Amino acid sequence: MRNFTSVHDIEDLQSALQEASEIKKNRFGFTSSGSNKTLLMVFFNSSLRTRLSTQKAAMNLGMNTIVLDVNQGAWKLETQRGVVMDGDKSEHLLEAIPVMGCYCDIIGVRSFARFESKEEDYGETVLNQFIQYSGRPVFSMEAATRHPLQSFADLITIEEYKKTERPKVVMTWAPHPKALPQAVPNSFAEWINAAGYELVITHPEGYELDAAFTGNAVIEYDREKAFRGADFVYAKNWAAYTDPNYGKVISSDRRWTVDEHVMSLTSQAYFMHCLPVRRNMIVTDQVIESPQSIVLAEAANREISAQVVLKRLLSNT
Ligand code: AN0
Ligand code: CP
Repeated sequence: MRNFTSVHDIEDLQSALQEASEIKKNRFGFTSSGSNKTLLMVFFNSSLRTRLSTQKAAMNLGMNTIVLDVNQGAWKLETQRGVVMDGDKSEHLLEAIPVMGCYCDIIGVRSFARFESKEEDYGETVLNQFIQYSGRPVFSMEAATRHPLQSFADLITIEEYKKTERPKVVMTWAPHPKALPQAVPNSFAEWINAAGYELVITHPEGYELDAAFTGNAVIEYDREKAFRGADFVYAKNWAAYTDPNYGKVISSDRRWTVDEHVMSLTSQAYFMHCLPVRRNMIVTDQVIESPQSIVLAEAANREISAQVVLKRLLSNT
């Protein structure tokens, strides 16, 4: 695997899931594959899980890791080509990226949608510049449109908990005070579709996602109808995708908070969320603390998804 930015970089999803399960049982079985190799993790945005789990996965493989928080201590970076750099940005990505490539063997990048331009976000301009100019294998640690390490961990978790061959997975929008990217829901939909599971997406009208990611998923505006018979409930907030509201919060309807009532309509569904989660906005204390909540199992599997991806990328270094 040369780069990892989406499910499309995984040739055979079943074999990747199989590899994940083997690595989980034997995570220190490959400590020589990364020896004398350096991982650079570049963060343009905050992180808890991605930072820790990816570093842990790299350590499991015997790699060294360097973390760069671009907004804390590095020069402010210009990302647009052709700009007269007379403002507060001291360095251009076009120099910074190949320089970063000099010091490492693999680069992970976290760069969220900025909601300044849909074209720029959905063109993945920052991530693609890393791919083009670093000279190294690059993987996404959540980019503008996708969060593949998260979705891979989500799918590993579903494999571990599913009670039927083809579970019904319901992804529900839930309220949040700030405008959040569509990366997590886009990516989750893409991976669930690739796994061939039943996917129902429910949200208030106006929160439709890009059909390039949701594919043949059923879009059901009636939340209670969507939840009926669900085996997994995946909650997430996202800002509007469709114009003219791209990047805006258009509803803060707290009736969409996942609570015990709506969970009672499901087939004893497991509750999932990528975290960080705002309690009593996205989900009530009762649901996230219930035995059906598998949010910690999901977070734990981030180490596993990262280890599979790094192990595959190392074969190209
Ligand atoms: C981010 C998001 O919604 O994309 C990261 C989630 C993994 N969440 C927040 O910024 C709260
Ligand atoms: N789920 C996830 O990616 O969390 P962080 O933003 O804390 O890395």
